[in-house]
Amino acid sequence: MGKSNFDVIVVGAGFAGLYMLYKLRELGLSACVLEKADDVGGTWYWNRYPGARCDIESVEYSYSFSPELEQEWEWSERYASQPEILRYLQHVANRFDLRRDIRFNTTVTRARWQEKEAGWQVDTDQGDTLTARFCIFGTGCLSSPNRPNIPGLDNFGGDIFVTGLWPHDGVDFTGKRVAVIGTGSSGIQSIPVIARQAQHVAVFQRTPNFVVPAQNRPLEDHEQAEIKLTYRDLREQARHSIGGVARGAAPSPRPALATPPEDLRRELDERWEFGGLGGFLNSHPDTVFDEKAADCIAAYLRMRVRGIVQDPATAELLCPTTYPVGSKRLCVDIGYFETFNRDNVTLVDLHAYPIDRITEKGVVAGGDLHDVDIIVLATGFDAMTGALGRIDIRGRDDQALADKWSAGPRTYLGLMAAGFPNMFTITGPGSPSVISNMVTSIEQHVDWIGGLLADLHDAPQTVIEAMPEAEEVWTAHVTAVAEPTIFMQANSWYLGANVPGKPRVFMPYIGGVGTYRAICEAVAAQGYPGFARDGKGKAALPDFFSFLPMPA
Ligand code: N01
Repeated sequence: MGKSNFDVIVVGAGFAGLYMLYKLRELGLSACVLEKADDVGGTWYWNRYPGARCDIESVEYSYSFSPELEQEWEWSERYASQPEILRYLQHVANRFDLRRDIRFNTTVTRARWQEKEAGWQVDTDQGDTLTARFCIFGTGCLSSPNRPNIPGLDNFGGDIFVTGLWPHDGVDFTGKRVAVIGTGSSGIQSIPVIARQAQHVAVFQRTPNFVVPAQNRPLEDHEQAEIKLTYRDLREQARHSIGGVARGAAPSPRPALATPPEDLRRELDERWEFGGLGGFLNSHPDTVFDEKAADCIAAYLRMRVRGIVQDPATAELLCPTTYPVGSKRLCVDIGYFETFNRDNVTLVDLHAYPIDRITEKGVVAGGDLHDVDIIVLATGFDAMTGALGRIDIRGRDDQALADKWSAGPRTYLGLMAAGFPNMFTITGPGSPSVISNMVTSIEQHVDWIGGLLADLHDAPQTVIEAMPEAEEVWTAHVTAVAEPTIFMQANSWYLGANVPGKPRVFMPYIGGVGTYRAICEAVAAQGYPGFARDGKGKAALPDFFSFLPMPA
């Protein structure tokens, strides 16, 4: 057992935890990172399913804090695969000598605020008890897999694999009959790869998703060299953008509904050929607010599905019709729809044929048994609050965070929760997080937290805490910004709708990465209104709506 008292305990060694540790060292603070896995990587450690890769271009889905790192690292593809991203994070951990402050194979079970000591006590499954003045959670937004409550799941006689907890030595699908349940990003990425190996794949689809092509390709040397020449500008643009990215198709200045159909078709064709999320999210100023405008994009994407999938009945089943495009996370594919033209792939429509149960032999849907050797659960995550909910986090007066958030998460700026002093959440609910390039948002949070900790440097006993009034105003603001948008219309994981019993609350902040950054910077520049120091703080908050580029 090593040292047990630190200035800061960080939970999680993914993109967030690694950069947080780097920042804390820069500030001269002692820190310990606790990580459940046996290595760094977070999401990219666990999600090793076939076909896993990022859907933001890697030159942007990467750290910007070190220009040297940026110049040294070479990405091999436009969208790096999971093994490459994991190698990158391992390289970062080694290059900055981060591992010596990380305890692996250590799951945090409890974190308790100690009033008298004005710090946190953190217990782990290894029997350790650590203490620190600050506790920072970098536990990820999509890190707590959602295991569906399907009757008989535990009776299945074959193997069950969960995309978010994939075995390290891979899975050999050769000659196997496979059921994949779930057609979100994880299913859409893995199904084409599994189908190339397996004897047969039955895809169980509850809701079809809107899917755009990645148009992935190797990254040419000259292209990478050009990016490296302009990296500083690129990163700066990303920081002030809507989604935390600078490259990709720019939003059209003209509303979709005001664009003549032939112009819109040409524009969307170009976006399709270019590939990626950016071309179809916020593609026009009206698509996020007006369902009819979103319908124009949806009609185009459905037309593409019908053009690829040869069997018309299957094509129709793969066309989403029940929610506006973009209101569920758009998926990016490599050959997903083409996979349904294979002889060894069938689509099971769970609306017509709901899953009755799982037996020893396979999946029974609509009364028919689909006899399989392997079930792949691509059923998503308890997003944004799930990983925190697994830890018994107790604030002032022994209040459990889970109880405080029982009607939905409440935070100030997605960074702190009232009643939980000296505790921060990196990309917590109420911040752009999952609605943005996660790495841009992680860096912004870490820098902001670092700025605040530097500010407290000369007052080592100070306790900092979100004021309840500020939390209330911010939580209402997050909802108010989401309410007029199409995001409220789908049963998405943004709203917690994928987890039975979870309150329906829009969790990320949708005002845009640049807007959110400006708000956080204004709060810091004004002396942190809404954050109390030793119980005293300025309650007069900035007018958050005034930062938004659109009318509130
Ligand atoms: O999870 P999902 P995911 N019976 O929740 C279905 C990120 N990500 O892991 O839509 C039958 O999107 C569920 O059906 P429905 C990305 O942000 C990124 O795929 O709820 N089906 C849905 O089809 C993404 O959005 C990448 O009706 C059930 C699927 O399972 C997020 O992670 C790659 C069911 C779950 O889809 C989550 O994606 C992968 C049940 N009981 C993930 N329960 C990148 O490319 C659930 N489903 C970076």
